[in-house]
Amino acid sequence: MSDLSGLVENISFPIIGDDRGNLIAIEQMKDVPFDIKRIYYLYGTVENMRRGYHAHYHLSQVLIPVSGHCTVMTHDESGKRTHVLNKPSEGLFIKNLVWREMYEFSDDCVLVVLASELYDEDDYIRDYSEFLKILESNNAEEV
Ligand code: T46
Repeated sequence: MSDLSGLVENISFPIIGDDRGNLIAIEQMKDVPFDIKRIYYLYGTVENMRRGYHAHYHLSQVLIPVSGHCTVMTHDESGKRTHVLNKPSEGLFIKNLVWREMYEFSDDCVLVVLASELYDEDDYIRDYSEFLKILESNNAEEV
């Protein structure tokens, strides 16, 4: 696993390929930096739909476009970034306290998400102004 010291990082998974095609295996604490407690996936996303609009207090995740492509905007202490997810062998690691919005889903997009925690609505920060306050107070503590 590459050094995942940042809040948002690309992860490349080794492709086990042979003359039959490809296979990717993902193991917790080896290919992703946490124990995988939950898996969910987004598919059939309606055209021009934008999802997300939240951050998490504790949850870390890896997003993998196992089919098709989508775009993810992240906002963390280093600012806003755009990530195009279009390879089943590459995931996007998103740590806690990172705002995310997902959009430009292709019709065939299946976005698999590996999560470090079980579902807990109380872990969501869905108010952007609240998220910005937390970000500012974190930045102030680091100075
Ligand atoms: C994230 C992005 C990438 C559950 O009941 N269990 C679950 O495990 C999840 C993920 C969702 N839900 C319910 C909660 C809502 O009533 O499913 C509904 C849709 O969830 P949400 O509006 O949060 O979906 P997205 O696509 O905006 O966000 C999801 C994840 O919730 C989030 O953690 O990072 O995908």
